[in-house]
Amino acid sequence: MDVVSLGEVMVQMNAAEPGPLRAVRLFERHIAGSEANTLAGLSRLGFSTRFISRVGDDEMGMAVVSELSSYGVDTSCVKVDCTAPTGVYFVQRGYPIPGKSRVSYYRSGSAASRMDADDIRPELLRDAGLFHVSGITPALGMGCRAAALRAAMIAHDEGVRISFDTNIRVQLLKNRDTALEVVEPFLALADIVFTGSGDLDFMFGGEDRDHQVAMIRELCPRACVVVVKCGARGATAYPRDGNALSASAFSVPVVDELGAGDAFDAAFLACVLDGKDVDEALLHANAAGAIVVTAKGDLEPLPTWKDIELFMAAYLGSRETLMR
Ligand code: KDG
Repeated sequence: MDVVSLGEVMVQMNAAEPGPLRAVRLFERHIAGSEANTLAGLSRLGFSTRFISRVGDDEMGMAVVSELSSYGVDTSCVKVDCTAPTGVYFVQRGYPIPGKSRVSYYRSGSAASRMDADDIRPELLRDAGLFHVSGITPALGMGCRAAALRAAMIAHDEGVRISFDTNIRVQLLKNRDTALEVVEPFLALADIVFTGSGDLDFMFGGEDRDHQVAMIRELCPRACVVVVKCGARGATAYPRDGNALSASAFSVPVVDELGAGDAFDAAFLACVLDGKDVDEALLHANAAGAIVVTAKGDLEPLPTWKDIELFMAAYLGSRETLMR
């Protein structure tokens, strides 16, 4: 198995039109969840992937399993929990800030939030090339935190590379102290770290970027690279050995920005697994993120290599070149 991950996939009710949720009458039903989005993205890019989770014994749980499987993700380790439902969230698009999406969760007590360390068997990770997790899963509850940490420890002990995206969700992690408490054990084990400008501001205050990067670097001494995603402003990679590399984003019409960061992670990790350079990885990751914001749903717009190449061929003329 190339990549293994765990987390929660929810039913996503995505507003058919932009505007405040209270005024929206029609929703499109999708399924999504950060780590699963990244796995599906990696599957689209040709890697074998395995997802560990729980869903409710309900229609939506069946939708989660069958839709994720349709992307090629191995869902044989997704348990059905008869005592809790599959989580749901609503997406408000383009309001009050055009181009921005906001989420309302109905996930408290969901089946996935009841995962615990017993969901993680060492053999699920032993054959992996990479273990990926984000700050969302350990923020879902103490059981999920124990499960994610056990998976990361097993990966570490087995010599499996670990990637971690801080992915701070303020609705789950109310303040800086809880955010740091949740992410620190994963940062300590990670070989590849993704974060965002918003996450850095939340964790380390409005300090200048170099200072924020120095702070997070102290927390992830093993990481060969820390990648800072800045949405429409592109991304910068800070390799342990060498200079920072920045790549500007592609300018595209935004329909729904959700899932862009997960698609970015997928393409970046795919390039790392393929042995490509960091600047190549940034370029492809930015392209994958840009493609995903042009359509609703986190999974449906995930690109293949061919899609990324077609997109880059069409856009590179108008795109600022990679800056070093
Ligand atoms: O990255 C997008 C996801 O975060 C979102 O679609 C749902 O996983 C999700 C979450 O917990 O917010």
